[in-house]
Amino acid sequence: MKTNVRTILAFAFVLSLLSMVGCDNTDSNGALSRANVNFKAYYEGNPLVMNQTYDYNGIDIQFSKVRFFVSEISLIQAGAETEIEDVEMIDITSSNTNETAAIAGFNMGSRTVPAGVYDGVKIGLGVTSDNNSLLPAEFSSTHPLGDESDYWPVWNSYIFSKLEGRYDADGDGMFEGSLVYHIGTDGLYQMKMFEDLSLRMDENQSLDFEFHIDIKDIFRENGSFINIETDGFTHTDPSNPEQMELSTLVATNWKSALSFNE
Ligand SMILES: [Ca+2]
Repeated sequence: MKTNVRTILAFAFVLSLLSMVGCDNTDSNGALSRANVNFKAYYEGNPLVMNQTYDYNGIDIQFSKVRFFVSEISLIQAGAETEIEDVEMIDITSSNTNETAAIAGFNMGSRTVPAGVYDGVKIGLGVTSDNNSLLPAEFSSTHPLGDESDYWPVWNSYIFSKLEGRYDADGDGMFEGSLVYHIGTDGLYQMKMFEDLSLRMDENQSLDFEFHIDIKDIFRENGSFINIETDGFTHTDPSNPEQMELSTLVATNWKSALSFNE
């Protein structure tokens, strides 16, 4: 019975979002445009290919998993927000399997928006507290929030981002080191604003919305980079202050690493 109530609440929430989209303050007079949303991942400016070897400050490193939730993607016009997506999973692991695919990036798909000129874009990294209070079982298996492996029952939170890889610290060609950054819990949700843009969304046209993230920037620490040999693991364990400190750094770096390519 509880599940049913939650489902109804989730449905009402979606309806309220749809109604918000319906009463935006744009002057489109019903004219519609489309945003093609794409995410491109890089490592030091080069397209990030999964399981390919990169240099991490003298250490060979490979990334085996890069995936993260984005939420509340909105267009802004003179302070008024039009939400175009509630939540999506950006699975770079699945998209960036080779050089060509990495250059193409992860296509989130196309979203309909009222035509107009927008001056900003807002995007959340992680899952909003409203959605984070729900469980994968309350969504269909094809919904972004329906995957049990992206949920962390112990902490009642979705795993906002997963960054996994391996490294060869001693340079013998064997990747003995393990890198695991799993970030979650409400307090680490990040909201990013891109302002002073001029996004002209013409009727019956589409505009490419390209977000870039450079994975190397996720490792920044005090003008240098994280020592992955000592700080290569966090599961955002709230009872572990060192993990929380590292997770907070990774979460805020993730926000800094994200850019919008107008
Ligand atoms: Ca080695």
